[in-house]
Amino acid sequence: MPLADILHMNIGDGDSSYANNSLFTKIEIQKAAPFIMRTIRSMANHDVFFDHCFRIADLGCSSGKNTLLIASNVINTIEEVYQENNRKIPQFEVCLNDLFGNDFYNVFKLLPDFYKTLRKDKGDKFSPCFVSAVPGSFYGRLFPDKSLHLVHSCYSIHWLSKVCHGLENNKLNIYIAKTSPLNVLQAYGNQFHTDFTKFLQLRFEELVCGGCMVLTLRSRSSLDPTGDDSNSFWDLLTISLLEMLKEGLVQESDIISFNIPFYFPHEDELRDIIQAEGPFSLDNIDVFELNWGQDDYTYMNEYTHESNHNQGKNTSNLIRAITESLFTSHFGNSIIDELFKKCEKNATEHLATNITRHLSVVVSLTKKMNDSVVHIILLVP
Ligand code: SAH
Ligand code: EXU
Repeated sequence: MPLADILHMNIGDGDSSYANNSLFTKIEIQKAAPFIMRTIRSMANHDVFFDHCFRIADLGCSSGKNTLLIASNVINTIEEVYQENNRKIPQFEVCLNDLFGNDFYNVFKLLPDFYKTLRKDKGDKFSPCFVSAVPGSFYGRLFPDKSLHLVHSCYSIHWLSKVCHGLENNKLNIYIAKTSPLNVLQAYGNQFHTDFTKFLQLRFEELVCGGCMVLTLRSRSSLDPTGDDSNSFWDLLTISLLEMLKEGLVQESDIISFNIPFYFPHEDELRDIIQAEGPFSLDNIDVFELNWGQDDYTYMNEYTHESNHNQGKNTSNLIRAITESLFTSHFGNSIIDELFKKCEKNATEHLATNITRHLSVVVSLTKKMNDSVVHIILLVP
């Protein structure tokens, strides 16, 4: 079955739903907020704001409180910038994209409150905002030509379009690991290169000239994909699967044929692809680090005003929220509870002695103005 028909973050609002495990990404979204602000300001300076309707797409929006947070951030910023420039605030169209299996229903249920809050906060200045869902893969066309002003995506584009070929000798690893052979690292890197190039080409068609993208992805610190601890989350899963193999609960051949289809690029890899794919200018690139361990839980607890001592369980729940659909589709339902029970134990042990660094990279890009547009602007006076 194609990956686009299998992959989804866990639905609903239970302990291992993505909606209940998206605090970490929320922090990332807040960190990327200044990028969005800067991007919108630069669009205003370049006079991209001529439309009566500002159209935003959030690609890989998933389902949870973060989903509409982006829309609020963007709307607030645009209002500020428009007011500074004495322009009439536009209408907004927010297009939420994710794969077909995404829990859009849960997003729809959040909409009445979202609209109500907007209306309350903005009072008479309220400019209509229309939210729509656009299911489908961002590795295909999603929008008409030149229809988007801003594309946002957080923690989604590191997902590949498919499990790459040539991973047979990755043996009992389920992602890039210290013992992965060179051809496996290359296969993952090449697949990311192909997918991200395609992604840029597709969005180029869909953005207006001067339109922008702000993209946040998981990243890594070392050019060698096995050279830092960015994979330790997934190593916990591998260890848990191997324990199940020893206990006769899973088959060796099933582990050998299972590989997770994401890739966390180094910032240089991203920069190279963007520059090779000419029509976007790279306006900003930055790398953030978050430490998965004591520090960030303290931070998160302050953030949520909850005291949370069960880091192993939280870690295992987050990993489950992200990967369960892939495990269920490959190994069947029956292994899931045991797998994540083991994962919780292994995560607790791991976190007792390690702090894991999680790197993210955020880029902002502008679709270059083409010659014909410059020509029209020159002719108008
Ligand atoms: N942006 C949200 C959710 C990230 S979860 C946040 O920051 O919290 C990653 C999402 O990307 C998942 O919901 C997954 O279904 C989606 N995704 C992965 N590959 C995709 C693709 N090819 N097209 C559209 N969405 C995709
Ligand atoms: C996600 C991660 C993560 C997090 N990956 N998502 C959505 C993801 O796809 C690969 O590592 N959300 O909070 N993390 C850590």
